[in-house]
Amino acid sequence: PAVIRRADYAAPAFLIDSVALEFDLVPERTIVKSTMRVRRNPDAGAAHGAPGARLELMGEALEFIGAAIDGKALPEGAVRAHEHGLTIEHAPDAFTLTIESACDAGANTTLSGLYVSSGNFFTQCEAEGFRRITYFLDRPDVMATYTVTLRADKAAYPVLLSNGNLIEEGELPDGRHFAKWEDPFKKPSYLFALVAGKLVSIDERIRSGSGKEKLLQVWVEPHDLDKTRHAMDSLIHSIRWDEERFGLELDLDRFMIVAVSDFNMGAMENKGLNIFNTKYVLANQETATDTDFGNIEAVVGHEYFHNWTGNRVTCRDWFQLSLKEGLTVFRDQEFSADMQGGATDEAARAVKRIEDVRVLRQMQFAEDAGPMAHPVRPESFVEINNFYTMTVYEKGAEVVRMYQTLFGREGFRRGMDLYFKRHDGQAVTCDDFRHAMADANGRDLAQFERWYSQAGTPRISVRTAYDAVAQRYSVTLAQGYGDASNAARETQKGPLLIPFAIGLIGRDGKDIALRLEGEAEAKGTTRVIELTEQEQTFTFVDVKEAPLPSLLRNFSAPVIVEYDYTNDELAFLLAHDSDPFNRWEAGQRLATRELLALAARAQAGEPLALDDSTVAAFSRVLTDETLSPAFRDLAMMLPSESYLAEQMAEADPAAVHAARQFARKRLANALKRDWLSIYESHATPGAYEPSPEAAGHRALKNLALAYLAEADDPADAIRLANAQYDNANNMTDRAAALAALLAASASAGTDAAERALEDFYRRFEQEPLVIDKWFALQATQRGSAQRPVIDIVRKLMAHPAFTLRNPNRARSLIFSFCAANPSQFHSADGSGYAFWAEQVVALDALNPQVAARLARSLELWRRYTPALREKMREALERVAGQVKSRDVREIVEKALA
Ligand code: B3K
Ligand code: ZN
Repeated sequence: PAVIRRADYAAPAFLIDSVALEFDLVPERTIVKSTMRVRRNPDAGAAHGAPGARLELMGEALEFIGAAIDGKALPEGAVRAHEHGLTIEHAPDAFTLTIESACDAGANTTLSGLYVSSGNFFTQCEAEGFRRITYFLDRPDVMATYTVTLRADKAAYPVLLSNGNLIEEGELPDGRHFAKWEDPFKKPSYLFALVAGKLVSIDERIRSGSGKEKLLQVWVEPHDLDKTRHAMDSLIHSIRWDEERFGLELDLDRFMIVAVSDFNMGAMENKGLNIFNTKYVLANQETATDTDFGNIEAVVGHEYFHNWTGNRVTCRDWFQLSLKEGLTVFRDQEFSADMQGGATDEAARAVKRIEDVRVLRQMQFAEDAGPMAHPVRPESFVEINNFYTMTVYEKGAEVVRMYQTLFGREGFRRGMDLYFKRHDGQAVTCDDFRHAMADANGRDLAQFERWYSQAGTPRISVRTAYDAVAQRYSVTLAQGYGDASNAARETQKGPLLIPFAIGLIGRDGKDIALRLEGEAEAKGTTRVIELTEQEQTFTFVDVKEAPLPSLLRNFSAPVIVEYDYTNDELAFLLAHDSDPFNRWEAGQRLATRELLALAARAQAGEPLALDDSTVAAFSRVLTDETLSPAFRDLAMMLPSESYLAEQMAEADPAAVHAARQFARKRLANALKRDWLSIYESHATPGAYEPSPEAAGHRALKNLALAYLAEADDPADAIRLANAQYDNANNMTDRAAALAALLAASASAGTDAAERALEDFYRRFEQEPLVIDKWFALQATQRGSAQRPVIDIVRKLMAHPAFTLRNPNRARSLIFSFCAANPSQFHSADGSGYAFWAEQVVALDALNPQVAARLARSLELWRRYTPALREKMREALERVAGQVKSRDVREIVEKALA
């Protein structure tokens, strides 16, 4: 397959300044007429500049009808339609190009381009979907203004939406009508959108910071109108937040969000017309969990923030994707933290930080260790849709966060201001962003570029030495990459600039004021030291006693820190560290160490045991009333099975599962009284409240219930869970009760969950997003030798509510099993892999993007025990021999290479 390389970037030979699109919307054959102002690009390289050059437009799955230049129809020979687009010979220097084509939205199962969902029309153009709608220079450095006319049957499609402002609408003969939209801002084609169908909206009018009136709308199918309030509130909060934090105002008179149930990812930031997966819009207390509410706020924020970071300033080419994605994820993370804790409540903000780092370490570190490892700014790809990855998004966000860690919030803001001043209205690169940060802060950030060009997770090993006589404490940091994957190693050239936040803790558990050698006096208790060399020593003076180091506070860089803490030291940090992130981190390190030791014993068939002192350390956090419930919930959550497996020399999911289950049982039994009293004291009787505090209480209470379900005698848990299930006035509690019943029935070998499972289905039959939860809960349940989950999953595949065509539904059952139930998926008989192969092949024929995501669940196959490895390889080879799409081929071929 053709590899596209960053080094081969060339400016386009032609530019398109404006485009007028006319759509006659009919599901089986939509006619699109496009009228473009085209001119030769004065800045294109010489190769393209020759007079009489060809114009190559991209097009895919289109039926070509005709083309004209300056009103004159092009004769045969002057224009040629082919598999990849349209070639026009002898294009003049500047001209009006008119093209007519047709596409079949009704048959489009890829959900890229123009498609039909529940009888309504939607589009998805990023990254390269616009070429499935009309022939175009479908690349982000071609920016045009758009005028869009939509025509359709009025009864079937009463609502007609596109980007920007509505400038005209009216009736047409034969029961048809039209609407004309104009977007005053130049944009790349990937930000184009249209929506047509039977939809309703909630509307709000607000005034933006400078006093202009704005119309905000959330569009949904009529039966979902009662689930739009939270999305609207999240949008209003996002608008306010971007004004306050970054001085960025909404630039259109109107901003719309539309929900669609068939969608490949979370949402899309089309200019003025964001299109969202229903999962990230629809919520009320009966149907959505606290996590759903939080995710909706984050995604609404993310897409809104793209209006500046992505739309006003966009990417020159797709290798620069993290320019907009990393930056926008960072902005949505900060937004969510501010919404939870305000700008200053560090303990509350830390909850969000911990959740984000958990995801990064679990998913991005794994990606960086496998065959798909790539730099934040990739060097090459086969299919760009495969590069909307944890590395581009989440590691990219960490890279942006490091500028803020280095320069402070004000310095970061100065960099952002300069970035917009220089680049508003342009398509630029990651280097342009870095230069703005550097210039605004008077710093040379040449070395920092390596964060964009080197793949793999850096490891920092730490050595410390205390000189009691001189009262000096030295910290030596050495950076490297350990044994990285081949894909990563190729990119690694030299040491990184790493902002490393550190604190020192005294025997009393308090922070020590920090004075580095050479400084006149001590200042502060957390310092960001800058590691720039392969190895460097930093010496603190006036250190009166041997301190305990608190390393990489608030996770100041996306790295792995290696330091040999004793278990007692970790317990001490867990009890005392003033940095809430590191307090949590100490517990995770302690748990990881114990769990890996247990896994090794399980592999060797030795009896399992967990120290009383470890149990005691966790019990102290659990019962520490000075800590917020949300924090305690996170602190008591053991590292996931997939993260633990990733830490083993050879991943053994069965051993990890045995170890983690043993530890959960031990904590359940040993702390049973605590769990019961926590369950009682954090119950939130009375009216449901969606606040972060109330959510924290629910989280801790439901964690208690989950642990109680693991106890040797789960009778208490079953009683409490049944009552909670019946009396719940919100989805968080109801789903948690159902999960606890599933867990209790697995440990007790009963069918305690049957009644609730049936009730849940009947109760929510009309709510697809809730039925997704019903599938997911069953796919991720524990299972046993007598009742393997693969049997349950296969049975559910035949359920009338299951369909492969809806990505949310496919994810809820298939992805949940293949990616979120490791011990069952990696069952020794290979039955999970056979199932995976069948589903990847089936999905490949319908929706390559979704299939490619599923394909990735075997990419780390080389890291597993030999028996599993062999079976995984067979499954991968089977898939490689059958799939057709470029998307899936790239994944399986890289995995097998
Ligand atoms: N920019 C879109 C992602 C498009 C994915 C295309 N395969 C959503 C987002 O990141 O905001
Ligand atoms: Zn994004």
